[in-house]
Amino acid sequence: MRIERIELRKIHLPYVAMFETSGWRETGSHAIIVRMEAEGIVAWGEAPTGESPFYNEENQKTAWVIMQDYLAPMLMAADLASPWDVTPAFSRVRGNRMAKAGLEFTVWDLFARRAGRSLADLLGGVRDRVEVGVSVGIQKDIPTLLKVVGGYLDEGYARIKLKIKPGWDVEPTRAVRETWPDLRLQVDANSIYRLEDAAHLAELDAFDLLLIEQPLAHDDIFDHAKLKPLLKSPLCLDESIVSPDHARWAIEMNACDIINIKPSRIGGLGDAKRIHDMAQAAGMPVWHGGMLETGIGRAVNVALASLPNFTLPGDISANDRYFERDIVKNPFTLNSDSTLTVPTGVGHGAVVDEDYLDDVTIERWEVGA
Ligand code: NPG
Repeated sequence: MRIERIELRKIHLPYVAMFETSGWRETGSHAIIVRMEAEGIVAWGEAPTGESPFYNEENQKTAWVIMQDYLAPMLMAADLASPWDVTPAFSRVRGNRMAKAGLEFTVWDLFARRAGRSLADLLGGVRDRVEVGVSVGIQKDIPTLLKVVGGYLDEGYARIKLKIKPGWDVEPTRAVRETWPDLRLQVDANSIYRLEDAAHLAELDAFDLLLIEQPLAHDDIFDHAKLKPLLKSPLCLDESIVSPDHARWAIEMNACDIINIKPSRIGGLGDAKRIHDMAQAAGMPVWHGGMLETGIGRAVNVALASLPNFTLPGDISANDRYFERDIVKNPFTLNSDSTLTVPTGVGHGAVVDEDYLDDVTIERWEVGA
């Protein structure tokens, strides 16, 4: 397959509520939306970049430049036998994985549409519904947190993740656990602690957590391997696992019990599936993270989360948890069993609302016929 046309759009789409982590705040999506044409087929993808490079090294501006100057020309020059050819075609560009992923997802959508298959089916998905939860940002105080969590539980979400940081960790987690003794609960530190904080982190062991996510540095595996025997709670890596090699190192070093897979962090669906398969062979569960995607990236995530080793609920909430109005015409709604239904139509299944996408587009660029 030869890609005939690539169009990129920078968007700004406000979130229903500000989202705060240990290191930054997100007030709206600053994603890059990708549209591609080949052989009369139109496909869509998303690089869920943020405004600032505070989660990883990329943001909307860096991805915009790298996609235009390097990745789009490489893709236009490639003759693709399958979507698996995209990652090797980009291999000379180091890092910049969100930028790569936005384009790679779109090529998977193109191939799925050409084959008349759903993306989930093309990836090897085995579920028609995926279990999901909500990631709850840092709140101003504990009463507000309990109100916010209670609201999501009333909506039907059966798993809650709390963002934590020094000064907002043991007490909020205790308050949520005491209020809902049976809740499936986990916490995420986004790389804010040091190995010296091990004894403090071990206080979280009292709360029967599904997992503690990424306590130490974003680029660390070594210290996580030292931390793991000091905790009873399962230890999960997110930021540290950016490639299949990083996953292999973490598994071989016994640095985690669980891996959070976000295909955008990893550079695409191909390498995300490789990590899924490697973890499965090692007997290690994975779950699907989220990067506050629009409905386009969300549909890609749901398809990937239908693979067999995604055995814990994902950070893939229904669209209305993020946006009053999304850029898709068919938002996901939450099923009564805290799941989202995996689309069965062709491609990832998101139907783009092109009028509203025009409204939220702040810059456009295109290459090709
Ligand atoms: O529901 O998409 C969601 C948010 C899940 O907490 C979540 N994402 O660190 O995992 C994270 C965090 C994140 C948000 C990461 C934005 C990167 C960007």
